[in-house]
Amino acid sequence: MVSYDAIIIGAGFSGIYQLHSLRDKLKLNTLVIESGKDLGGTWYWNRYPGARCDSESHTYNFTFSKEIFENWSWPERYSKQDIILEYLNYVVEKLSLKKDMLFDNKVIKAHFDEKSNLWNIKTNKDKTFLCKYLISAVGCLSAANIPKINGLRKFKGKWYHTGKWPHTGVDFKNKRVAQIGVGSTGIQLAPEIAKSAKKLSIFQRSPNFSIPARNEIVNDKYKKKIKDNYQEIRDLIKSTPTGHAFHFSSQSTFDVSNEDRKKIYENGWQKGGLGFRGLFKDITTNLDANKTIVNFIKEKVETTMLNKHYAKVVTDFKYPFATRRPTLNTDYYETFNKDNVELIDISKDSIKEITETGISTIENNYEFDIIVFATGYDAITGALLSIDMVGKNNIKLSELWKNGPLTYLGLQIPGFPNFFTITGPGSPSVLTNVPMAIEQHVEFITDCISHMEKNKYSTIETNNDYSLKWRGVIDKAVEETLIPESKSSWLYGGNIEGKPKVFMPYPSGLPKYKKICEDIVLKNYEGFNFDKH
Ligand code: NA7
Repeated sequence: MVSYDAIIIGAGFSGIYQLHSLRDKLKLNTLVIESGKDLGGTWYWNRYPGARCDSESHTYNFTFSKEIFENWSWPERYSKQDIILEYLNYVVEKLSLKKDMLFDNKVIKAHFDEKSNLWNIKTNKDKTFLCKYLISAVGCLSAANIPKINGLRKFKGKWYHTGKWPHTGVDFKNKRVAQIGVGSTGIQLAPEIAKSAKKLSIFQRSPNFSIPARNEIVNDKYKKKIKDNYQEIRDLIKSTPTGHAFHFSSQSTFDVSNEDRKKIYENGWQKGGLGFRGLFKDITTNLDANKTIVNFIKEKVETTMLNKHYAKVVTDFKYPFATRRPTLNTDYYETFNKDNVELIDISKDSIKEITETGISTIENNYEFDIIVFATGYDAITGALLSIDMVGKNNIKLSELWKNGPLTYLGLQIPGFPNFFTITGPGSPSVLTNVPMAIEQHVEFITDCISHMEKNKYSTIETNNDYSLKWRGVIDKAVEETLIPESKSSWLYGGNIEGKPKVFMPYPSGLPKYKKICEDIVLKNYEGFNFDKH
């Protein structure tokens, strides 16, 4: 069995930076194991047409190296999937990381051996490894959710999930296509399918909020400005709660007149992007304030859509704005103005089954050549729980987490010594511009391992008390917002049948979280126990 100091599971943003940190800074013998045939994580798998990042390009990248930042130019305001994948390949090549990555191997088992204090790892290709440190970089939106709808196996056409898109692409020309789901993914995908499909039928269960992205190709002057301002950009995105390059306004919604508020919303709408949610500071804490922005969005959508029935269905919002991750779009609402696009409201007429030739709802039968599931993920915990993970005293992770995930800071799990999670439950990552959370997590883990190596510790472990306290911090913080109005969201595990309904991310922003982590380190890693046995 091959032994390593550290094994990292996953070769996306997290795995790449963690490998560089452990191998090049700490000189540890480190291996990345990745289930895909190549690196990229999310950006390797999500190749559906229209796949694009909602964070602005110059913020959705690593900032740990000035040189890497300055030697790369993003061509558009928001980057397409293939460009992000190209960027990750550029970083990996620059740092010569690929030679320490093992592809096409899914970690299926990770058991902690208390006698040796080592992790035993096994992959689906029957490769086995030992390591002292095990780090999960499996991603928070990576385990595809294919809803359990009766009859899928009978379907004679083709079907796809957006998160496992075929590398050869899909030809929609002259095809009758069903798209199930209107999350960020579905909203990006529909306008692309509609360009060539004979007919696109969009199955919507809950309406989603979507803001214009206002994507554009950026000019050389803009690219230069980004490169010339590395430090300012870095400081900014490390200081805002969401890790994006915009501050939340210090004004409350009702501090301004109705007229001025409308102007502010209009201006934000024209600018486009996620900054729209930061126009007033109380949008996610005051329901009346939230209603003003919901009404503005409704008006905008209603004037864009020609079919007034469709406009009503897509704006029949069931939860307040920004209580789930808001989505960005390019021509999503305009797509419904095309003759080949129809909207099917399955909140009124739900899907009964998939048949040989299509989809049957309670009241109708539809025929399709292709069904696309844009139905999201078993988010935050799904990928980790797909591994047979066993810690001390034979605790199974699935057993420990049966009532919801338990972690300390989203970085360690009680009973799982020397195991760290990047973007795990309890971390703020999914509520932020994710690479900013990843950089913080990787740097914390690297410093912690460095501390262990210097002091010759054999194990680090958190405990139940601190993990339960952290759970309490999250629960209390989320109750102070409007987010609990949307318990059916994946942030609560609400999209997966049988999943415990627990709010999973830390909701109070990245700088506050970072400060908590720093204070804990100053208090000699309060809540973690180091051992030398
Ligand atoms: P999301 O945001 O989870 O959206 C999934 C969509 O699929 C959403 O509209 C769901 O409706 C719908 N859905 C899920 N299951 C079903 C079933 N069984 N029947 C009908 N409709 C269903 O996933 P995305 O991939 O769009 O985005 C995930 C994140 O990735 C996103 O935040 C981006 O930042 C990147 P629902 O709202 O649950 O009624």
